[in-house]
Amino acid sequence: DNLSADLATALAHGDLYALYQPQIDLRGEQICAVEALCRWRRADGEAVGPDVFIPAAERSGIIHDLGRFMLDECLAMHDRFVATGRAIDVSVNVSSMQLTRSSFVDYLIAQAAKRSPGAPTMTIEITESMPVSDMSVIVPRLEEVRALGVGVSLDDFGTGHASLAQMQLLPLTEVKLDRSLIQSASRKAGRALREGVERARDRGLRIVAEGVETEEHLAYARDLGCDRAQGYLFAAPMSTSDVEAL
Ligand code: G
Ligand code: G
Ligand code: MN
Ligand code: NA
Repeated sequence: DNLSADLATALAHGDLYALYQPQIDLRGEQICAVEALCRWRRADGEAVGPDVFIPAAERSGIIHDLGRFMLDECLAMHDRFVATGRAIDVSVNVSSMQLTRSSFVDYLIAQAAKRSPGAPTMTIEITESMPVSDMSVIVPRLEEVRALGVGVSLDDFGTGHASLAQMQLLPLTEVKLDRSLIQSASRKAGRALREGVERARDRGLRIVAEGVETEEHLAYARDLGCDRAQGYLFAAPMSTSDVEAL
């Protein structure tokens, strides 16, 4: 389709770029990580949202080149953090289509192997809307990735039906509580959320609250026992140079 063709051109012309949103350690109140988020600004200045172009990229297969581009951006950012002695983790969103393609995982493994183990770390964020049929392919690959010190985060946690079941099957280091849960402190949602958080904690997973926009959201995230928080209360996604200035 037209959007996919435009997206391929944009990728080739350098019109896609990464912004980075800080995550705050809720103990030390320090920036401990950044999540890379893909952005597209068309030549005419119009911004297209990732909620539109990521699904288009997945339909057309451009997600493989886009994902490789984002991973390379994150590796470069990670290397700069290491070079300047900053203990800041870098997270990148990876779609399940990428994880079923061996060349992507092989590349990630090769890049992780080139880097010395220890902090800071790279983390890949995967969503829980993963086809069950892909799990037998993806789980062993994620275990290889984990063996090299790369973290695996379950994004949008708590929004799907299969979330607890899938959490048990995947070799995770982290769950990210979806912003809809952090922002709606309804009692019914709260009970299911607490159960999910408890299971994650039992497994020793790091828990990150997303969409923290207000002091109330932050208090809720603390009350739930989250380790880290991300959201507009702290910082919006920002450019590479703004991250470095921070
Ligand atoms: O940045 P924003 O919150 O608008 O992102 C919307 C959605 O697009 C989120 O679900 C986010 O995970 C996804 N997204 C953003 N950047 C990337 C990327 O580089 N790769 C993939 N697969 N998804 C991304
Ligand atoms: O990958 P994930 O689905 O978590 O994507 C995060 C998305 O949420 C990004 O598109 C980012 O721009 C957006 N976002 C980040 N912080 C906030 C926030 O505090 N409130 C809202 N509504 N969205 C946020
Ligand atoms: Mn994410
Ligand atoms: Na999310």
